[in-house]
Amino acid sequence: MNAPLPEHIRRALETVTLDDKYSLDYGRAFMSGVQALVKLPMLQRLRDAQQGKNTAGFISGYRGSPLGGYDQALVKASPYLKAQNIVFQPGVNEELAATALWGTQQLGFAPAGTQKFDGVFGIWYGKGPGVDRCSDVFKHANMAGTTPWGGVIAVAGDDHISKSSTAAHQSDHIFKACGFPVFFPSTVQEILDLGLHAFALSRYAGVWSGLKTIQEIVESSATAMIDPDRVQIQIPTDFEMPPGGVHIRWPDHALDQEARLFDTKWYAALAYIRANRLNYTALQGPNDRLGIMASGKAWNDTRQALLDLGLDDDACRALGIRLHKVGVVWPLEAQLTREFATGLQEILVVEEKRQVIEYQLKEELYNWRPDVRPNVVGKFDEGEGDFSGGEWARPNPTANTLLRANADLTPALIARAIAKRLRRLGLLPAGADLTARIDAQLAILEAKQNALNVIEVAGVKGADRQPWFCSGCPHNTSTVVPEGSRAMAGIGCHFMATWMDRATVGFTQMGGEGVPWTGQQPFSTEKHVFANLGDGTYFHSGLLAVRQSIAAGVNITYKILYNDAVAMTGGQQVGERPEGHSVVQIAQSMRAEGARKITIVTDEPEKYAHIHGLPEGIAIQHRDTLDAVQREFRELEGTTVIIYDQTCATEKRRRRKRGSLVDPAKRVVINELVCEGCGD
Ligand SMILES: Cc1ncc(C[n+]2csc(CCOP(=O)(O)OP(=O)(O)O)c2C)c(N)n1
Ligand code: SF4
Repeated sequence: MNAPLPEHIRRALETVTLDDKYSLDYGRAFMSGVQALVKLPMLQRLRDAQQGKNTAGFISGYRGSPLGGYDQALVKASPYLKAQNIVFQPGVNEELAATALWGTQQLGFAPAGTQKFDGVFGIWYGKGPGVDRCSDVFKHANMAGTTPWGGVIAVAGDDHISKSSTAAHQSDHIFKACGFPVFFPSTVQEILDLGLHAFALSRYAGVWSGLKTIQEIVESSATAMIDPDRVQIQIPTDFEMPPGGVHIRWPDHALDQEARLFDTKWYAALAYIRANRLNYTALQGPNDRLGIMASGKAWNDTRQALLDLGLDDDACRALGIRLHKVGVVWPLEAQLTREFATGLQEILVVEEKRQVIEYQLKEELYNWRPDVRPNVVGKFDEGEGDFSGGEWARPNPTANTLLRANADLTPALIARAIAKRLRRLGLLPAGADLTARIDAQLAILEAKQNALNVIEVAGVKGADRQPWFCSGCPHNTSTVVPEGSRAMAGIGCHFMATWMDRATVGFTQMGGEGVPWTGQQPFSTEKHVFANLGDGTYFHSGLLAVRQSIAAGVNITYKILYNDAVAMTGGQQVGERPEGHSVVQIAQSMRAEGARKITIVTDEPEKYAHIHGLPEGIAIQHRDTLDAVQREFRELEGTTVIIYDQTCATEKRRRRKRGSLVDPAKRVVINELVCEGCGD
């Protein structure tokens, strides 16, 4: 029998709802990191109202893991957002979304008296590749600046291990190149807390704030404290603003903007970071020798690594380990860093991917007196012998890797690096109890790692299953090419064709589909290729790829895979507008662009009897004829288009559950003993 709940918990549970995270202004609520990003603008608006300001919010961006579900979460929360004057308008792509956010800071350019609010604060969101494609608008918008009651945060979803991406990415470097201070929260609570600081910094210093998220943080869930007063913002008292201030204005010459950014805004941002101690020393003792700096996920992993070594806070203090948590990884604030570094013999920087903190730390410490300057290690260990210079001075420092830049870091890797440095500093003398305990812990970690390796190496059944199309997936038929032809892959679920036996070779970034052929055909005897292009990607940017091929006059057939969903990111509707984007609209655009021939291939040709508006001369074919259609198209000169129209099977299942699609009367039963798992 279950024991009865304590009275206070029972009473608290009676009033708990799943909507608490959005409906509560004060209190504790359970939420995911993505939901915290939905709550953040509501808290900002509440804080502004408490200060007597009537502000509004604007959110735009483009989906992609680990922020694949942010748009859907925003739609679900729309009543709460609307009540707080927060508008969510998905972008056609990341770049145009960022441009719209730039617009929110330009409301003051409009005729006097037309502004409905004291300011509009904004959130841009996108996956790492979306950050990459935005650098032009990011630079312009950041140079131009923000407004005192507006401010913009750009939220990046990074995939350090290429788990769901065609290239691993780390947005810190792009944000830095665009001049955005980069926040890196470690927890769901910090998404709220540092998020509010990111808005405040953006308003104060006239810059956009970057906020980096990765799957382990933004897709985790936790109870978080909702309280608009929780973050007590300190406006710097040690920084003098120039007479004209730092905010957006018109007219504004490019070099004036640059001077404002380089000479003032970054220093204002640093003053903000300093005043609010966004980087802080979390643990220190009387005789510290080894300092460890980390941020975001690496901070959590470092804490875990120390525990795995048997080093709790007291043990760290006794041993001489000092810990510094970095909330803003760029620009690295110097005074807080100096306070942390003073008295240390060595600093170990723990950060995933390429160095951000480490290089800044080295630049900060370089001119310190040699007798007080700590040694710095991070990506690489000290080399053997006498090397004058940094890592580039060695022929190839990778043999000396301490904390790898490729893939991610684990607590075990970090534990090994910490132990190595402690030993090198003479803090783990041979024969000491502590040394024996740490060695024993390392042996346990090693054994665990070896056990995992055995699973990988032995290929234990099911451990390394290759992803495949869902049963009934349209891509299973549509991505097949006739014998003797090959296809180029595009971004989306159909990318999986690259590891199937269907002559699909090479791929591009989202929106470049088929364009490698423009650089190949003049140098090849191959006459023609097919290119796969998803409907979501077509709407995002792929239309321009087709335009490029038409402009270059190459022989290529685009297969526009109309599965009526942006399937890979959760089945969002194609086309960022209420009515979506139809096959007819695509056919009309392709005709207007100058595609030589267009044919629609579908599993339901009969439905076209009731569809109007198709341009003249476009044939509708049953999908059974796909091979013949492709054989005809590969002989044609110029750029041709096959629109393959069949709905995503998973989307169909969703629609049936919601009652918006009829359940088929006919069922297929799969005999598992004979099924070859072809997916169709
Ligand atoms: C610039 C950029 N933004 C976002 C993504 C994330 N992303 C990967 S696949 C995909 C959806 C592709 O949808 P669609 O073209 O319709 O193909 P489907 O998955 O439906 O087959 C998105 C948004 C990305 N890879 N690159
Ligand atoms: S989600 Fe849809 S498009 Fe993606 S593999 Fe499954 S059925 Fe195919």
